[in-house]
Amino acid sequence: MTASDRAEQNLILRCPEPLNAETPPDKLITSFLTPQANFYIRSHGPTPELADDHRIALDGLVDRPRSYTVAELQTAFATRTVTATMQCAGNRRAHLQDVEKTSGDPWDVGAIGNAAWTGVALCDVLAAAGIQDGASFVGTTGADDVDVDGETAPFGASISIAKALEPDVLIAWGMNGEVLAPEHGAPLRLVVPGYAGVRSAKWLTRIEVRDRPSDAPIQTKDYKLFPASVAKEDADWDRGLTIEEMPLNAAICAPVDGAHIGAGACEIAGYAVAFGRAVSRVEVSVNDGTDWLQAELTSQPDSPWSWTQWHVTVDLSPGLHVLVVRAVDGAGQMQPERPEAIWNFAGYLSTAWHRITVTAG
Ligand SMILES: Nc1nc2c(c(=O)[nH]1)N[C@H]1C(S)=C(S)[C@@H](COP(=O)(O)O)O[C@H]1N2
Ligand SMILES: [Mo]
Repeated sequence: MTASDRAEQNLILRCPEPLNAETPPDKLITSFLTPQANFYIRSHGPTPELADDHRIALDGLVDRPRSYTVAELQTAFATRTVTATMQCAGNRRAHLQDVEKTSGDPWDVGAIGNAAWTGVALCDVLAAAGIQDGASFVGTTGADDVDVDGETAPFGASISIAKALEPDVLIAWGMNGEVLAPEHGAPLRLVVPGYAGVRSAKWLTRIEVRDRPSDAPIQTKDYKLFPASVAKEDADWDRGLTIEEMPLNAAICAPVDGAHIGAGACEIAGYAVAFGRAVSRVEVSVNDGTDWLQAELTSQPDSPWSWTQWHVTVDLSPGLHVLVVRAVDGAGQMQPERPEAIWNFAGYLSTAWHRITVTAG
């Protein structure tokens, strides 16, 4: 089966080429870990088919540049598994597009998933290479050529050296006990817990220790956050916020928007994410935000990078209902109420209270 066949069978296709597909909402809440076959796919170019003995280079500001295959990484370093939610910076973009058009695919709530990633700690590999003075960033390159506004270049992104040295940042070959599928970055990808998915390069070919961020167009002219007053044509890319840490978010996964459901007892369920902070509270309203109920939370305390799933049973009278969810994080911060307040031309970081309409009866 090809990656496209798998995506068509298990996911909601947003774009066939490059392959972009999201997890159907019901599959986001059936298990704490999202099976690889149900995990969203966000690719900027064609899926490269790389051999199992493909090598990644480690170079730049290091004393001992070298290259590794998966097998060599497995022999040289301790294997580490980290459970973390990965989310595209464009998740829930459709809800910003309801306000006004943005660029990008209209992701609903499913450009997100939670997985147990297995690989080696990037910091162990960097330590073996010997980081030199002046090292401030770690740049990564993928085997795919991607088009950013007419400029085609290999996928490239970077993270700060401080983030790269966190032991939970992995060079990963596995996901939920399985070898990575081609569409998720086989044989080796980066996994940067807590950061937007774009910092987790798939199909790694090179890791370069640098004195400045990656010069690749994905890093310099994409995944930047601007205020609503800035149009894409006028964007001064150096002034945009480089999207790294992801903000608090929550979504309703069941029922789905527009559903017709039986009146009476109804279970509402979904996810919330605070990335590195706890989700302290999730509130649900069945009357468009006038009254709020507290949802039951299911989180795993030993898994600080993972989402929290939640559910609450409500009594719905016959008729139309606007269901709303909002979360509060461990610092007491809440999501913004309205998408209008956070609209931006690229449709990133769509975190307003998630509202859906259902008919009971
Ligand atoms: N080489 C490469 N890495 C990539 C991408 C890509 O297009 N090419 N997309 C990024 C983005 S924007 C996201 S959200 C995640 C998605 O990972 P997934 O497809 O395994 O869910 O991969 C990131 N890494
Ligand atoms: Mo993304």
